[in-house]
Amino acid sequence: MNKKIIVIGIALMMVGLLLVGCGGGGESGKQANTDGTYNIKIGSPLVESHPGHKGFLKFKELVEKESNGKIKVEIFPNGVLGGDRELTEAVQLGTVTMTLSSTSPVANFEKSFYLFDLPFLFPDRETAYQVLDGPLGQKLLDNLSSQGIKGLGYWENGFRHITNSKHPIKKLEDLQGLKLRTMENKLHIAAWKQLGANPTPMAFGELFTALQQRTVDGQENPLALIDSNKFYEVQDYLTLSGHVYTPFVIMMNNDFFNSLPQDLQQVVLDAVKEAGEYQRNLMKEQEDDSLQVIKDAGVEVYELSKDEKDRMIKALEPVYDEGAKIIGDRKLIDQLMAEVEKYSK
Ligand code: TK8
Repeated sequence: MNKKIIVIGIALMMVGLLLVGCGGGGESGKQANTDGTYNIKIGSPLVESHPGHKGFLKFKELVEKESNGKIKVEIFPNGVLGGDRELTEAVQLGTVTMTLSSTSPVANFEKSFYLFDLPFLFPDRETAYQVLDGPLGQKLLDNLSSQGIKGLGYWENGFRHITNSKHPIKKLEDLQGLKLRTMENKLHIAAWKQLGANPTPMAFGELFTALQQRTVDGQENPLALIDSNKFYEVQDYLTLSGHVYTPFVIMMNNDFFNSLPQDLQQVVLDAVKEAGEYQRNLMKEQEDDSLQVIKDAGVEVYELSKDEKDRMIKALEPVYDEGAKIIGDRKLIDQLMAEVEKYSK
């Protein structure tokens, strides 16, 4: 083989290695475009009026600015690419780069996330933020790597409240036999069974139609979702129970994240954090407006009394034991309880 062909061969190999190199870290840089830029494709289960979508818009603005255009972000909202489970699976596969999901369905992928489904765990959102943004929250994000997912942080879904179309829920007995849609999460199902309801696990995207057709009597979600997804159009009663605080976990395909150069990895992490603070503030600012929208739609609103909350917590004691069994890590539960105790002072 003549010398010229060998030289060309070596040169082409060098160019190839250079391209992989500028594609950034990770095992192959296979995620970079030929011009060295990166595309983040976000799939979101939320409608565009929800603060979670506005959080993604803020993320896009920050990442495109701070990366000087090296990263381009495209957002697909309204569940067009699927709901929590499908989007989590798509992020594992890499067909979607990034998503958010309530932590409850994610517990089916990584069981330590069941921690956040323990009823009446967080007394207020500030305590939730401290725990989520602290060492325990980070540990759970790191646990996702075994699923091919880079856990990037937590935004707010919020404290969950009960709506239904049958009758006011003012006391524990009013839950008896109520057909209540739950998230696909065995701790939620166990809790509502224990309280005497008739829980039906269902993907979020099917919920409005199920309520409209009376396939289920009720559901439970934070006010922002009851408002943004117009559940007030097909529900007559709301009980402010705040029985669980659900975080959104922000997830990215692990290979993609590792393929980014260190500086762009930091840009992504910083943007998730800053967009998260922005989203949490929007949730706080809009809460009263959402409640007013629900009231103006003619929904009767009731507040669960402290006594009735205490009765529910007492009735739910076996569910805490079930949760400990499912999570299977007593140390983790003890750490969670200690952090809740520490931050809720
Ligand atoms: C949105 C869901 C929703 C959750 C539910 O996709 O399913 O009730 O609260 O936020 O994650």
